[in-house]
Amino acid sequence: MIENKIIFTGPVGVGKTTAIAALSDDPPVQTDASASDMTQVRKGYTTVAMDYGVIRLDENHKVHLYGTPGQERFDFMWGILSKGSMGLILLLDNTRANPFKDLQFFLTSFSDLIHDAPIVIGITKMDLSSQPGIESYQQYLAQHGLNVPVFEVDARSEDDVKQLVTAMLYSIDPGLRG
Ligand SMILES: Nc1nc2c(ncn2[C@@H]2O[C@H](COP(=O)(O)OP(=O)(O)OP(=O)(O)O)[C@@H](O)[C@H]2O)c(=O)[nH]1
Ligand SMILES: [Mg+2]
Repeated sequence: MIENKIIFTGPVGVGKTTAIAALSDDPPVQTDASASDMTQVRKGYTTVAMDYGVIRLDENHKVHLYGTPGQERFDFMWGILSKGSMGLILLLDNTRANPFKDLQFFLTSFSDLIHDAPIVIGITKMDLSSQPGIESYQQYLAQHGLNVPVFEVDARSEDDVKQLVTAMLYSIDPGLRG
């Protein structure tokens, strides 16, 4: 049995929980709590520990998907979830004030993992805010010496999220079936 572990990270509300739910073959495990006391969270619920889902590509190939909490107050989970991870999917929310700042922040926070494992980036909510465009992200990454695939995704779309995971599996092992 080939088992891959991939983690999803990114800022609050970017769509980590939504993406894993859209993709998982089994009902996802979620640890969302009411966010009514958390002023920075503009939606009802926020992840406090992790998300978990699984996809079976074929009889002997499973991909385990873990989502981090977005809020920095739960960042102690980030290192725990990174352990043994074979790749990082970073989601960025195009409606946030400064997505490039978010990008820099997550590249720094996960620098140990990125040092050893591939990263794929998905930009969400481009239907709500079309700027910055994909090429701006690619330019920014190239300027920082990073050759990373960047996709426009809607976290609610199984196909969009699958595209990210497929790109990730190819980065991990070009011989793997997506
Ligand atoms: N319009 C639009 N909405 C989106 C898109 N992607 C995700 N969403 C919505 O954005 C919200 C994302 O919420 P979550 O999935 O809880 O976000 P999260 O990243 O898990 O947030 P935390 O756990 O708080 O860090 C949901 O309401 C989604 O329906 C998109 O591309 N366009
Ligand atoms: Mg969440």
